[in-house]
Amino acid sequence: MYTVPKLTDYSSAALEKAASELLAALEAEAAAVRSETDWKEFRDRWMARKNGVLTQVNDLWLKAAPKDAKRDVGQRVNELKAKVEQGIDAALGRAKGGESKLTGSVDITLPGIRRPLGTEHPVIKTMNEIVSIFRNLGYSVAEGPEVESDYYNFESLNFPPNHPARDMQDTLFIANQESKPARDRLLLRTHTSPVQIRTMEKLKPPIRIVIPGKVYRNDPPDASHSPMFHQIEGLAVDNNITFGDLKGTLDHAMKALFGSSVKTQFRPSFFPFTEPSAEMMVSCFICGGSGRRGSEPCRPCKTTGWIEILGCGMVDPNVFEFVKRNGYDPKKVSGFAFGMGADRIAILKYGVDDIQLFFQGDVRFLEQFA
Ligand code: 2NL
Repeated sequence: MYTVPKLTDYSSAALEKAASELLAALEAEAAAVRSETDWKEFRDRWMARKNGVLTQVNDLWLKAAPKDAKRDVGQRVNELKAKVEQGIDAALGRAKGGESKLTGSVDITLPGIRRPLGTEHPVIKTMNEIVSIFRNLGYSVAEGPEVESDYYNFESLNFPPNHPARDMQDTLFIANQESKPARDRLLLRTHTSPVQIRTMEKLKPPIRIVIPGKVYRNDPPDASHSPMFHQIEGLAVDNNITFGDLKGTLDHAMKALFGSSVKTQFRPSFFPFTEPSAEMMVSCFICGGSGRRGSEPCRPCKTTGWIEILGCGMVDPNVFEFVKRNGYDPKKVSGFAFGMGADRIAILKYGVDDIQLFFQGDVRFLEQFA
C-alpha cells in the first residue's frame, strides 16, 4: 500500500516524480473498487481530514517545504487535490454500475425477451435462389428505380407509340405530367427491362446480368393478379451469342431450380424487344409430365404435362440502336434476354393457390416458409 514519502529534495524533477507516483497509486486503488463499500473505504483513505493521503501530502510536502519552494509545492499540491477528487468521483460511477449487476433489482438469471426472428419472404427466397443460379454462371446483379420514365420503360425497348401497355388502362402513371415531353413522363415500371437499358448505357459489352425487382401493373387483384409483383430478367450480350446459348443457359437454370429431371421446350412467341421470341415450357414437376396425379387431373399444368415458366428471345436490333454509342452495334454484337415472374414461380414451387396471400402479411401463412 502506498505511503506518502517525506521530501528532502524540492527540485522540480523531484516534485514531478513524487506526484506521478502518487497518481499511479490513486489509479491502481481506484481500479480495485468493486462496490459502494469499497468506494467509501477508498474515499476515506485519500480524503479523510485526519491522516488521509491528501492531509499527509499537505503536512509532509507543503508545510515542510523551505520558504523559497512553497509557491511551487503549493501549486502542485492543488493540482493533485483536483486529480484525486476526480479519480474518486469516477470510481463511484463504476462502483454503482458494477454493483447493480450483482445486487440490483434485475435478476440476470431470468431468460431475456426473445425477439421473434424474421425469415426471408417466400417470394424473396425464390428470387434469391434464381439469382444465385445465375451468379454461379458468372452473371452480375443489377438494380434500378421503380419509378421510371416512358423512355426507359417503353421507348428504348421498341414499344410502338400506340402499344396497349402504354395506355392508362394498363400502366400506373404518375399524375399531372402533361406538361412534360412524352418520353420524360413518369410511371411505375411494368417490367425490370429498363434496368437492362440503364446497365447497357453504363457498361460496355460483353455483359451478363440478372435483375430482380418489384414491378407494377394496373390490374385489379385476384387469385393470380396483383398490382405489384416481382420479376427477374436476364441479359447476355457478346460477340456471337446465339439462340443455342439461350437454350443451353435456360435449360441448365430450370434443372437447377426444379430438379435435374425436368425437361424444357420452347414455343414461338412475341415480345417487342426480342426477335425471335419464345416462351419456355418446363415439364410439370408436380405430375412428372403425365398430366395426371393418380386418378385426378393435374391442376398446375392443366393436364398438359407442361408449365409455361418464362419468356425469352434474342435482343431485337432496334433495342441495341438505343445504346449503340456505348459499343452495342447490332452489326457487331448479339444477345439473348429472358424474363420470369418470381411470384408465379413461388406459387408453383410451394403449391400456393392465391397470390394475395404473399402480400397480406398474415404470419400464420408466412411462418410456413420459415
Ligand atoms: C416475361 C417476358 C421478357 C425480356 C423480358 C429484354 C430486355 C431487353 C432486351 C430484350 Cl433490354 N429483352 N427482356 C425479353 C424477353 C422476355 O420477359 O414473360 N416476363 C415475365
